[in-house]
Amino acid sequence: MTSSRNASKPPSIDDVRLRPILNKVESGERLSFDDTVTMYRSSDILSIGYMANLVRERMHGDVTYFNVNRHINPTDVCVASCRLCAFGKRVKDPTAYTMSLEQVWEIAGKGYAEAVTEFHIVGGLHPELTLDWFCKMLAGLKERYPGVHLKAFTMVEVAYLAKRTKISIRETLERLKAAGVDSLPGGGAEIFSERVRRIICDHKIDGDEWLDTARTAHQIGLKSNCTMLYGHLETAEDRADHLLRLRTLQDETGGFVTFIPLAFHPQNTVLSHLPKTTGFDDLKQIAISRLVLDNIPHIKAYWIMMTPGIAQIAQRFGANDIDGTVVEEKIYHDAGATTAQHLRRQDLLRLIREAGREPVERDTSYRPVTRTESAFTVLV
Ligand code: V47
Repeated sequence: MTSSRNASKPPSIDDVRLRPILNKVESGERLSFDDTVTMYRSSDILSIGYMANLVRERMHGDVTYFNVNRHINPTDVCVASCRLCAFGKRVKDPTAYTMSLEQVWEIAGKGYAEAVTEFHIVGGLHPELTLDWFCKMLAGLKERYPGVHLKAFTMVEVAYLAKRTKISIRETLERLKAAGVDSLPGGGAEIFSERVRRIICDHKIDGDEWLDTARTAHQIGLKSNCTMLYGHLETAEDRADHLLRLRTLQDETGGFVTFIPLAFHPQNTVLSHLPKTTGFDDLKQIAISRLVLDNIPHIKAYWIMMTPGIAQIAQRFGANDIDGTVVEEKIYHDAGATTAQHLRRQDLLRLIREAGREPVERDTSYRPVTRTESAFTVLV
């Protein structure tokens, strides 16, 4: 299917408050905090989606990126008992797990060793696993799978390892980089609002520390992603503040590659009384992210979190990435996600093509990956 560019133009902007924002978007002017809050308060989702699609096609044309990756969570033991999380377990919990180094290296290769271009490695804050242990894990992965990009450790894990090792964040990052880390994932940012952070993740580093750790990573040449957890106790102003603080750091470092809005999944968390986000909110959040984060190249609709169906529609609401094949996602599934834990390459291609977009397999640095279909027939 081919796309007709800008065919989604609505006949009119129903919400008059969006008209000045459309003028800014058309002329490439940066949106303000107030513009952002105005969009959150509007239910004219087609107009917001139209504006986001305009920017998305300006930046990426019809391309939607995906990758072939594997998630590895070496441990679910975590000293922080965040109310938002259904994944972390106390060290004494009999159901908790911690992989041995050999198990990490073995699981990394299962089924996908020759097709995968990225290992996405995150885990709990384990009170006994040392920086040396993680460096050994990384070096072992590089030795066994030299072509695979290691996107590993959230800013929260980095800060915890630095504290436990009694060295600076910079030195911790330098040691992880030397051992094999190629870039950092975007997790742990949650929402920067101190009021909300105190309730949903009071044991974690605060927003400024998250941003400082990201700044240091970027300064030593490590790119990273960034995220925002939404759909819990935050206000429209909190979301706008979070996006603008990411944009300000990006102006300074240019180190963020992709932004991933993460919808809160309440099941099995202390906040299980909260309702799940709606498709309406998820699509609006994707669109507003594209419009506000004018300096972050990519917006990812993470299909695991939003369902493949919404992630597909998101490709017309500002997103230009759908994440990857994933394999064995735990964090969202422990919190009640009912999506699959793995999509085949051909499933992703279908979702993207059906949305009128051109699928491009990428590596973590967004370089196109070329393969023969027959190679995948064998491997997937
Ligand atoms: O940091 C934890 C969030 C994140 C829940 O960088 C929850 O490419 C919803 O960061 N409901 C981990 N969210 C996932 C993540 C990620 C995912 C995909 C790609 C990338 C990337 C990063 O998930 C955590 C936290 O913010 N989280 N618990 C929950 N109950």
